[in-house]
Amino acid sequence: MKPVSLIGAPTDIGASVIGARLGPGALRVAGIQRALENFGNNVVDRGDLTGPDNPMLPPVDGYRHLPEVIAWNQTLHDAVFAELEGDRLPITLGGDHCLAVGSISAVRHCRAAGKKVLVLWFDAHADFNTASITPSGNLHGMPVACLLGHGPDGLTSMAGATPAMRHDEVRQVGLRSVDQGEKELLHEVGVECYDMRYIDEKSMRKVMQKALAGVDEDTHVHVSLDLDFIDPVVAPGVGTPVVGGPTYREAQLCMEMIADTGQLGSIDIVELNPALDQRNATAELAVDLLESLFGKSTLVRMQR
Ligand code: 5AB
Ligand code: MN
Ligand code: MN
Ligand code: MN
Repeated sequence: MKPVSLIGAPTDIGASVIGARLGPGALRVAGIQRALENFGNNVVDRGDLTGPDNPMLPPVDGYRHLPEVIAWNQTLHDAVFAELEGDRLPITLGGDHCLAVGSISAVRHCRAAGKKVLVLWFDAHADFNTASITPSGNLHGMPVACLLGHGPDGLTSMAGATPAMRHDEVRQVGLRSVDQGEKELLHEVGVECYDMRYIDEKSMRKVMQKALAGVDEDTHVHVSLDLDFIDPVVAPGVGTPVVGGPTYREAQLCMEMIADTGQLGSIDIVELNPALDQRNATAELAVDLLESLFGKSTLVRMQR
């Protein structure tokens, strides 16, 4: 396993419910570094990035805080890029989900080795809004659209090449709250989505087999984990909870199946809102999920 770098990005610049700025601290309190070190990983905590404060302003031309969101993402992009170039595995400790523009643009940008990229987007939401269809103007509801080239220049061009990702390089798991405009755009662009109904009908195992299809030794897997992916009964500490999400075990299974590929390259842990959490349970859940992502299993591996 590559050496790991933790990068704190304490901001809620892309959200309207504030509190995600406290996420990195809560993940550290939950023991994120020690948990990963217990697997024999070399883990370095790079501390927190800095960026503009949240001015809590209304949208301008369909976006809230666009200049500030660009600033945070450029800083994060540069930090993640440096870790990847150093052959390390960066984990972004968010922060809200707008940050995925910076981290995933860095994955594309550093693809000097010419690797294939697969982004696994775990979320209750599709994050596929644009300025013209957003109901809120919040940029944490737009990162997937931005990465696929639908968004403002400052966010679509961060990887050098535009768009940063092709539609078939992203798979979304856990959707259950998709705005009308997003539904149409997702369909038009052709993003592969496994919504809750699909998960119910086919099982999480089937979904993950499909989502991971084609991953080989030449693939960089990026996990973007919005903690509102998990059912809010288990993960209450998020700003935009949606009922009817995956159970603790279903979420663990996703992570375990990704670990089995051996191709994990980078991670975002986002949308944790400690101000809304219950005794840091959601942060502790995030650490449990990371352990599975790094290969923790109950038994010695058996033939499946
Ligand atoms: B999250 C909503 N679609 O655009 C919007 O938590 C919610 O990163 C976005 O998935 C939720 O405002 C963003 C209504
Ligand atoms: Mn999200
Ligand atoms: Mn979400
Ligand atoms: Mn949210």
